[in-house]
Amino acid sequence: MSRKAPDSHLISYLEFDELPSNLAKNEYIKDNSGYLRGSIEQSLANPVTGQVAEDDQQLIKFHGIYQQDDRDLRNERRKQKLEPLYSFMLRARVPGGIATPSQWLTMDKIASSYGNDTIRLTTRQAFQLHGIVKRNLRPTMQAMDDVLLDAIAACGDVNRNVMCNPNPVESRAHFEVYQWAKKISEHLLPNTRAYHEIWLNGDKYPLKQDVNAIHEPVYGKHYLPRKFKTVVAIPPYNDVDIYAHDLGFIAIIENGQLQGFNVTVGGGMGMTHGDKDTRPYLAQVIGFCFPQQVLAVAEQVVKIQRDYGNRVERRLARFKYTIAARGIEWFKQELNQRLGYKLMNAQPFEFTSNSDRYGWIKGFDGRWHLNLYIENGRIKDEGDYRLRTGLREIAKIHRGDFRLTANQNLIIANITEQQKPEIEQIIAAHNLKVGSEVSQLRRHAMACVSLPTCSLGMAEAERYLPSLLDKIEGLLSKYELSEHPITIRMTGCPNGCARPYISEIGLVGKGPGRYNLYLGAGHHGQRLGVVYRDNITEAEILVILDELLARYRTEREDGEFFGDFLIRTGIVVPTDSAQDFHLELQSAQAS
Ligand code: SRM
Ligand code: SF4
Repeated sequence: MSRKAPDSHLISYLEFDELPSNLAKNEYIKDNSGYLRGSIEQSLANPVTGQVAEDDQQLIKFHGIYQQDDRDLRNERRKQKLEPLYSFMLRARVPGGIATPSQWLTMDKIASSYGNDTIRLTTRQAFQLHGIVKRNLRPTMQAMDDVLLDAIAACGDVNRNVMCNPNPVESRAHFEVYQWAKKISEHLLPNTRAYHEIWLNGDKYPLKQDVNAIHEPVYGKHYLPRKFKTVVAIPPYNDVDIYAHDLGFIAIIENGQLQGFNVTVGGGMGMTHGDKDTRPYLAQVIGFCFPQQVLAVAEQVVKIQRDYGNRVERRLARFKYTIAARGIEWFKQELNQRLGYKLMNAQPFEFTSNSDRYGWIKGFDGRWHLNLYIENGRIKDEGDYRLRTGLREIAKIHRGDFRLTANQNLIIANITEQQKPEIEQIIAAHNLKVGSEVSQLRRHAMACVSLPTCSLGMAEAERYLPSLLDKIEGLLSKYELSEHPITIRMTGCPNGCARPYISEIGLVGKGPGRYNLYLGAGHHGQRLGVVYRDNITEAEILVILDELLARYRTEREDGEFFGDFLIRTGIVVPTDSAQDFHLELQSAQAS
């Protein structure tokens, strides 16, 4: 018998015998999809249009694909009465960001044969290709499959790519931690064979009713109410920005031995301008578990969100809102009950940075690792800076691996002493950047993709941040602050894909050429910034920063980070404990 869902976001999925009529549209799409199949095959076969059917546009996300169109060309195409220039973005899942040279070469090749001739390293350690037309989607997936890469659950209402500190340097325990990240990723993958059937010509499985347990033991037929993100951090580095994610594990390593993990829950960045129900949240540490408990903890946390996440209002469906609505104590009790034991008290830990360590570093086992600087994660050749060609040449001879960082950079890892000169020669010949060529500011900067591919972008990000940084570098130099690391991140909209609310200078697109300026976040991502000014232009941004950097130069304490300085001096009031993020917005504007 079906029961109507109440309009509150405190309803539980557990209460439904049949789907009630007032759920978010995506719930019915999932319900009717036959475990994520929908009519994707028919959509791919339809030669009349470059797009896929409307419901399939939602379902292909679970297969790592987004339908997009070139926004630079939209108006022109409209004038010519042509349909938008549809193509697809494909995101490959790379747990912990570790890829082999053959995987690199494959992505590089596909980028030319089917994509827009660039590769994008994302803020979540994954590969993205843009500009793939419909007929090339299958060959792309198949080429990836040949080198054991897939796009399963890279997007969609499931657990996404699991991030992990990609540090190959410190100890064997770091590798062990990575193995756990990979296991979590695999454990939380959807079970459906839809991906194999549609993209890899896999065998068709007979689809029976009421076989949730067989098809999706973790998720069930309706998957999660919304996307879900898990990360693993290894102190003192918070490069994965643990506080920005739904679920996190902080590795506790003592004397080179992995003891276990502190568990964090309820972080997230996305919000909507003007919608006060939405806001970024920092994750909270809720306890400690042993390594062998990690998979059970991850699974039960996901299941709680599956059962209690908001399936009526998608904008409030992220896990952070489930926790905010019901309370962290409710959550801990629910988790302990499902686990059958209580998480132990969290262990002490300390983060000191959320950036990458650039340049050459020698690891504990004598191998070398090179952390390259990649501007906004975009791999392409530009004049003498032949990044894409150089990396291809390295991949051809490299016997170690590649590591995508959560700061959109790349580590060429596990280089032997003998091979180092050869790699150095390729680096020099192609003018690749090892970090020292660019300013501290640039080394701590990130921008999301935004225009022209992202359909949600309201302002430029990746294409604009570099030129804004030129100007801010001028200010830093004027105040002799060039050597001070300040984190700066820009996104084209408030969804927060470059995690701007936890960078010391956060710029969030409001409209063409206009941004909200967030200030006062913690240097290693431990405190949210506050919107300091709303809807401002480049000229206004520079005037504000000029004034604040002048004060930072004369009034800062020894070793004090920019965000901390703004809080100590009262220029910015912190929001961390604020119940209403947007009230802080108003007070900041009023001051
Ligand atoms: Fe994101 C949606 C790009 C990391 C929050 N994100 C999108 C889409 C797919 C736009 C869309 O829905 O049509 C963007 C595709 C642009 C393009 O053309 O490539 C997009 N997000 C990205 C990437 C590529 C940004 C980058 O420059 O690297 C990152 C890919 C990560 C990956 O490999 O999986 C990316 N997105 C993030 C992060 C950062 C993170 O997770 O650490 C966030 C903030 C954290 C969080 O989830 O709260 C993020 N993306 C969003 C949201 C807001 C979600 C929300 O809770 O409201 C959306 C919109 C949505 O889901 O409705 C979004
Ligand atoms: Fe697109 Fe907004 Fe994400 Fe930037 S922050 S990639 S504009 S969704």
